[in-house]
Amino acid sequence: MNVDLLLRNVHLATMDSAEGYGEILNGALAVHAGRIVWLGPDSKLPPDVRPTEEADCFGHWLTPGLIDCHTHLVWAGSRANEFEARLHGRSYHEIAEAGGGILSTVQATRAASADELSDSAYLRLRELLAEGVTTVEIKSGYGLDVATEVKCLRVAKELGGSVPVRIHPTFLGAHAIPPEFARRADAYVDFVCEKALPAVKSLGGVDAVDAFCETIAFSPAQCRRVLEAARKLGFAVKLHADQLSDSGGAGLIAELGGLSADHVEYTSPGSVRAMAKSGTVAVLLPGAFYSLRERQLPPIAEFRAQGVPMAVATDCNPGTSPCTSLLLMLNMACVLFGLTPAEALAGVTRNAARALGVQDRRGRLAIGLDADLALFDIDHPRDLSAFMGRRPLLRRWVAVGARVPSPAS
Ligand code: DI6
Ligand code: FE
Repeated sequence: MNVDLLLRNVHLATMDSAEGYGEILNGALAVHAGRIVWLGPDSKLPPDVRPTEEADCFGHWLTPGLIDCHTHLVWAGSRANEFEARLHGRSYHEIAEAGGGILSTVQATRAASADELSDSAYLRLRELLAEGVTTVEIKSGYGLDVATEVKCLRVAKELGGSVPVRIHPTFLGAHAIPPEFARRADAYVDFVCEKALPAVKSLGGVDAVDAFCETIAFSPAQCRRVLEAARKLGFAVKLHADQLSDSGGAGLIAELGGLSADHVEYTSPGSVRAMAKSGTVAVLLPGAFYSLRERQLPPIAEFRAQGVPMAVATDCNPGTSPCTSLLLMLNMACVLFGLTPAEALAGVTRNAARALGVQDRRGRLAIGLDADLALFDIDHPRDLSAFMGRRPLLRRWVAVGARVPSPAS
């Protein structure tokens, strides 16, 4: 068997089992044409494997390339002033209602050129990649008009052209009510459904639609309209749900067969059951929980009991989670939410792939899956969650031996 790359003398955290890390000690892994074609104990390596390139991994640990399944990576401006204001006692709500918050980023993002947006997003992306990330979801939602949303989605798609990474752009038109629709939320929802969604559809390469279901944003009825219109156009759907209050958002997205309900701190037991039934992933965002000094913990025990897959992501955004470290999120998911280190790692591999609908292609080390890999200088995969601020990545590969596909493929 001819293969492009053979990794030997490597411990594998395959993440290909319902629990734990799926460890294979003293393993080997072979890759051809962008896919994993063999893996197992090195002692069982078939004698006919003939690699173009062979690498000794010196007993380091290989994991699936990490997946950040929830980011808002493309924006302009800074909200550090709001960070400071919150520490002087102002709340996220108050700041948002006074025209700060998401809308201040919208103003800066509308004014920025595509090149400026691309340059700043690239710097953030590079930080993620330096930790072993190989797939990144990127939401729009700081434009809120057709031209700026399309500009941001284009920037997101094209980020994947400059560096080996897979990008999944998501349209988040229903993120906030822009100033030109102030106090006319329903009219803005009409605009999103009738004008913005078709424009995003014809742009192409955008695979999902998201909305912000919250008292300070859109009601469940308004989100339902956006998501149903999106589904009619063939988009997958997901939802920012139950972050600051229980609006029934997670139940709504489960009912619509959505990929994921994200945040989910206030999600009720009934909504958890609905998520279990529909296979909707709970995307945990401990960076936002931490930054807003929230108290309400997501219902982790119920997710476990009902078998709802849990993913973990950065939510990288300028307001509530200014963070480009997915590894720090592993630590926070453990310390703040009580995930085990194995659950946290599954949250950025196997379950993050599921949250993007690519569980058959990525998120595990298994024969036939994409050869997106990360090699770490660690003693054990639990180290990835236990440490803060360390960067143990030695090397990452995206689709070895194949051209990296264009966004959303
Ligand atoms: N939830 C979030 O965590 C971000 N958006 C959202 O819907 C916050 C975005 C921001 O404050 O800029
Ligand atoms: Fe978010």
